[in-house]
Amino acid sequence: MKKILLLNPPTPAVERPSIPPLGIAYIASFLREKNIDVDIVDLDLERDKMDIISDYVLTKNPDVVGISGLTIQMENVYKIAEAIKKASGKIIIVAGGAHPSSLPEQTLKEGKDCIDIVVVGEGELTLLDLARDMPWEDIPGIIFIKNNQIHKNQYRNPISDLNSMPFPARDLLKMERYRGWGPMKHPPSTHLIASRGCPFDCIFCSEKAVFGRNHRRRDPERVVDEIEHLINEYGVKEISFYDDLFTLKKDWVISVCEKILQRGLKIDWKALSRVDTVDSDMLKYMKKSGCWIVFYGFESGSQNILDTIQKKQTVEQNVHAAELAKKSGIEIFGFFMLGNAGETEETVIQTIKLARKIKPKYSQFTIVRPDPGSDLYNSHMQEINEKGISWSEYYAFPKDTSKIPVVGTKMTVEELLYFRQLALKCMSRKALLKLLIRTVLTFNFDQLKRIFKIVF
Ligand code: B12
Ligand code: SF4
Repeated sequence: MKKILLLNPPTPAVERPSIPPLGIAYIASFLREKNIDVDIVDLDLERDKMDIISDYVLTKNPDVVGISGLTIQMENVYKIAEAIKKASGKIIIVAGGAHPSSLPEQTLKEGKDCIDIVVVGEGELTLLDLARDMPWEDIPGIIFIKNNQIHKNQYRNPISDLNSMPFPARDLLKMERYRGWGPMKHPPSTHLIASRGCPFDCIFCSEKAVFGRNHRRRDPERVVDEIEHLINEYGVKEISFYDDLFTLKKDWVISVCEKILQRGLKIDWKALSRVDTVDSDMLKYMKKSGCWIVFYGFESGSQNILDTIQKKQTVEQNVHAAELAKKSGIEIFGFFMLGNAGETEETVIQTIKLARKIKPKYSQFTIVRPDPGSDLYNSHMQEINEKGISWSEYYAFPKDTSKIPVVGTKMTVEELLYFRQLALKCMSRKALLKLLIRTVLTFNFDQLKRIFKIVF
């Protein structure tokens, strides 16, 4: 049996992580249940350990170090792997998570002999095989280098019965130091994953690289057990369901709501949703059991763009789902995208008009970024590589905005950034009035025309 240490590297763009790394916490609890010696360090929280990472790891004496990586964390993944490999060539270094799952071979190559194995997809079963000394050739879901050759093993299917998984090992994390993300009604707040996978195939989305397209749901009883555990152990007052798609199956959602109500749990909660998966019945139960806000990916006000990105929803459904939520007394967090393939000034204006019509309590206008693992990335890989953007700048709002990898539209980064600002201002009456006055005073007629198109 091997001793395992799991690490979450620092995220360059954020000062402090808001949410515990549940991926490695899931792996840890699963391994622990099988009597494997396992520990976790969230270096995103303990950044001072980065400088002494190799010494620190040696004191823990693991046989295997598993490092988790979102795209934005990859340079830190490589730094950690290199430091540890230099300190001890004996330690097996494994990379897993969203980015290595999306670009496994490239991760091995960029790891320059310091990363021994890349795990593709869910890590629980694969790391168990490794911890139990199974020959690498026989472990599904990994790729590795041996004798200077890359070996790609067969794909490992996602876990079919999520109920067989213990709750994530939050006890190995400093839970009190994560503040939660996004709008919060009642801190302390934390997140929970009740289902995995999403059957849709939006071209900009990379979720399928880890969890696949089969929507697997935990038993509502187990989900609510975990909520109760979070209330009792951590004093949590608010839960975020950050599943890929929480509202796919109506009966299941209602069953979760009913169980929250039956147990008399006083908890505020929120969930990621899709506009074509909700109805008034479902939303009514959600509201009654404590849901105060839903996150909808409205994405665009142009049907052409929605079709191009294979969102498989209509502008009318966007409006209807927003009305339903509001009628049920649930607030809306709206995600809108600017810079999709085929985007023009006209379609951007349609999106801002839609956002104004819907009036979400919170809205986010993101400039589209082709994430590794998405079809958008795959179809523009060469163009993206030519831009030479480092992984640490590969996120929605990099400091150097010229590093935003816009693809598939004739609109420039500058234009998209301009419209993003315009959109944000158009969402607030006060900001819009100020902008109008400034636009008139500076005789900016082009902008005046745009504002009129958006407002009327
Ligand atoms: C909650 C969340 C957030 C939170 C907190 C992020 C965090 N640090 O945990 C917030 C809202 C702050 C956030 C921000 C961002 N996020 Co986010 N987020 C999520 C979300 C919805 C859930 C994460 C989660 O808990 N998953 C549940 C666990 C169980 O899954 P998992 O972590 O993938 O772990 C499994 C496997 O990946 C694997 N695994 C993971 N680590 C390891 C390690 C080893 C060694 C092994 C073997 C296996 C392994 O095994 C795990 C169990 O099966 C995911 C989508 C998703 N469904 O995962 C997106 C997601 C992770 N986010 C994403 C992105 C892009 C971002 C941002 C960069 C967005 C931006 N602003 O540009 C920022 C980054 C800032 C940051 N890192 O904090 C992408 C990542 C894509 C990529 N290639 O990197 C995802 C996948 C969503 C998407 N498809 O767009 N995010
Ligand atoms: S964007 Fe949402 S609906 Fe589309 S594939 Fe990704 S998780 Fe599924």
